[in-house]
Amino acid sequence: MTPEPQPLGFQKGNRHEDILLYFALQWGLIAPGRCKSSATLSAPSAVTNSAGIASVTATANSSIGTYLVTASAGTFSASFTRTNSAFSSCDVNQDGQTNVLDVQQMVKEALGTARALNDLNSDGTVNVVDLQIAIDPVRNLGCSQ
Ligand SMILES: [Ca+2]
Ligand SMILES: [Ca+2]
Repeated sequence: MTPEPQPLGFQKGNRHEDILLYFALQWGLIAPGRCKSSATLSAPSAVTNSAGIASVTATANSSIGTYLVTASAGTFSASFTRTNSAFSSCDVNQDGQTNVLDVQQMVKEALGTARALNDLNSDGTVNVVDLQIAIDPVRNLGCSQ
C-alpha cells in the first residue's frame, strides 16, 4: 500500500507542528469465508512536521476490504478508511472473496481436472499443499501466500 499523507486539521495554538498523533486500526468487518482486511503500521504514532503532516506507512495484509484508521491527539480524533484492493493469492477466481468456490477450483487443479494455474506456494506443482493454503482463509486462518 502506498502511504498517503492524511490532512487531519489538528492544531496546537496557531501551530500545526510537533503534535504527537497516535494511529489505531480497526479491522474490516468479517463476513463468513472472508479474511480480515487490515494493515500493519510502521509506527503507532508520529509527530507532525512544519506543514502539519504526520504520516506512517500502512502495509496491507492479504485480505481485500476496507478498514478504519483513527488518528488522535489528546481528546481530538479523526478517522478515515483505507482499502486493500489487490486480490489475495488465495482468491483464485478473483471475485473479491476467499470461499468454497476457491477451494473447489483448487481441488480441480490439484486433481488435474482443471488446468493448474494456481501454484500458491510456488513449488512448481499444484497439489494438496496449495489446496490447504486455499482452505485456510475460508477457516479464518488467513492466506499464508
Ligand atoms: Ca474467490
Ligand atoms: Ca504448489
